[in-house]
Amino acid sequence: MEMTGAQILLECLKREGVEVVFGFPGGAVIDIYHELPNSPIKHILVRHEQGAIHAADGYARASGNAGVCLVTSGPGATNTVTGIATAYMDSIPVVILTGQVPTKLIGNDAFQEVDIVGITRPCTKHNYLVKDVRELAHVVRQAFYLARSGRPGPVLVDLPKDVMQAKTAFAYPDDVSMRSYNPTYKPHIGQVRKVAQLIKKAERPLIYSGGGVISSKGHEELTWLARKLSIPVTSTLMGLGAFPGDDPLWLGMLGMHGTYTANMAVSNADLVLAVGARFDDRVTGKVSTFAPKATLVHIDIDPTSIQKNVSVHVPLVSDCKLALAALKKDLEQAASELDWPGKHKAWLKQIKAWSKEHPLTYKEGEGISPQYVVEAIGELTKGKAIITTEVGQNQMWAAQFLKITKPNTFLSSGGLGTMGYGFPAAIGAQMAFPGALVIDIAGDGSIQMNIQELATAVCHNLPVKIVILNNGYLGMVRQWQELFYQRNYCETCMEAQPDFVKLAEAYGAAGFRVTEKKDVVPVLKQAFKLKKTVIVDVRVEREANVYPMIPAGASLTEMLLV
Ligand SMILES: Cc1ncc(C[n+]2csc(CCOP(=O)(O)OP(=O)(O)O)c2C)c(N)n1
Repeated sequence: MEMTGAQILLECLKREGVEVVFGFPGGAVIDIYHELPNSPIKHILVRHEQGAIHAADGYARASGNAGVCLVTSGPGATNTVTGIATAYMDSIPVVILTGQVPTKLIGNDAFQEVDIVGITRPCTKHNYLVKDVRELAHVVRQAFYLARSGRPGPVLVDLPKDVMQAKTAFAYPDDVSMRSYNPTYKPHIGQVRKVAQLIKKAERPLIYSGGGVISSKGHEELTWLARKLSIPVTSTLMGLGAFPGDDPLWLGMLGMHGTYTANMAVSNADLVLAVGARFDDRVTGKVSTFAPKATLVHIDIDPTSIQKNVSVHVPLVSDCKLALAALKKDLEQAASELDWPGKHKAWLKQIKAWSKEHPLTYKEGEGISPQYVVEAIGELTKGKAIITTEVGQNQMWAAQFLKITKPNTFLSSGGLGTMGYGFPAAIGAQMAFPGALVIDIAGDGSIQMNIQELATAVCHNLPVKIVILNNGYLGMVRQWQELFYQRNYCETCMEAQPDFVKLAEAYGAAGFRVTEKKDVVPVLKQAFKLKKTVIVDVRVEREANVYPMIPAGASLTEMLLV
């Protein structure tokens, strides 16, 4: 039976198990929207295409499945670019479907034409322009395969209008073969043995885990390794949740706003096992002084990320879960024969001493400390909520003061640091888990970058909670101005603020304002119970800072402390 391109596209999405698409219509995709009512796929109409791509990304991070967004050509497509780059930097599987002008007009500066394939080439894992309806099913099949496999990432499919209208017989390819694309999943057994030997020999081992552990679903293997062999664990922002944040072996995040303990541990370890992490500059600080006493092992599915930023001694190209499982197998016997806590006694004692010397803490002033609000959220939710964040101080305080105990429950723009990410991502996460408590921890600057999505949340009855740590500043930049630019607070004071309570109400959501510490917990409790979209505007101390902090380019041991 012949089908149109639009019908084929929707059928392909169904075959890929897609349940929800986040999108915004326009002329170039109107044929697809025309067919949508005949498809079981749910469409969430956002208010800005950036909202669509972040929501698809949040859906993907929370569920572990690919997220999908659908937008029109030209401005619709360009509005997704920030979100595509966000997903690319954090290796998140999303498929972006963009409308395009009819094939015969491509290159003519036709109305609403942009070369989105060219624009997104550097920030997608791969992208396609479908020129013939007969290629469509193959391309969509490949796009999902690429997005999900190997090192995951965003894949864009550009769909000219005439291709969506053209007809052909539909057949969904059974499998995908791409000659030049063969990710290595299984670890090299010789390398595994080498790493196992190093672990047995090490006196001061440390695991530095990243987002790759979460995307490979390797958290159980990681936890086994750490607990059985008494190896302390630190992680990147992206890795939060792969190891329980309430475990005694958990040191907190490392890097620029990492804990004193984690940064001291990396700087003194004799073995660092980097798993699914990429040695980002926010983590390493001055590269030449990173982990100076350690043998470095790097486990990663992406061979191009090995030796990219830091030169490592033992590379292991593999899916993280499979590598950790292989290590587990190799070390199982030693795990039961050796007294690991005894073997690492001096190291664990030293780590305890560091934690005691400089625990993660903050000074309480007259007003409401933002860290107190984050702690209150943690205590009220007890690791059961899905937390998203915006970017800035709010993000770092959330990463520091929440105990993230499960993977896929902390969603934050790590690599790109995209303000405006958290709220639409929370909408995506809430779509994936309608019954979950989903909270966006926000700054007053960031939340205004995609505030229009309140309409989306209210329209779909999504009970997302937004807790604004409202300091009246672009806080993180103000902090840099305070510490490194002689308090020259140039253009970081948000002088004109909307009334966030009225704004929430104007959209049909609920709004609360908190100005006193004693009201923080009761208002949060009330907000979390409401089955509505809620904004809680908490007026926090205006000049609170995030500590510890490593000045840009300094070594991990050069921390500014509270
Ligand atoms: C889209 C975008 N623009 C600019 C920045 C640079 N930036 C990083 S943090 C920050 C301040 C964020 O302020 P706010 O959202 O109020 O959060 P706070 O730091 O006060 O918690 C800015 C401007 C960014 N990360 N993203």
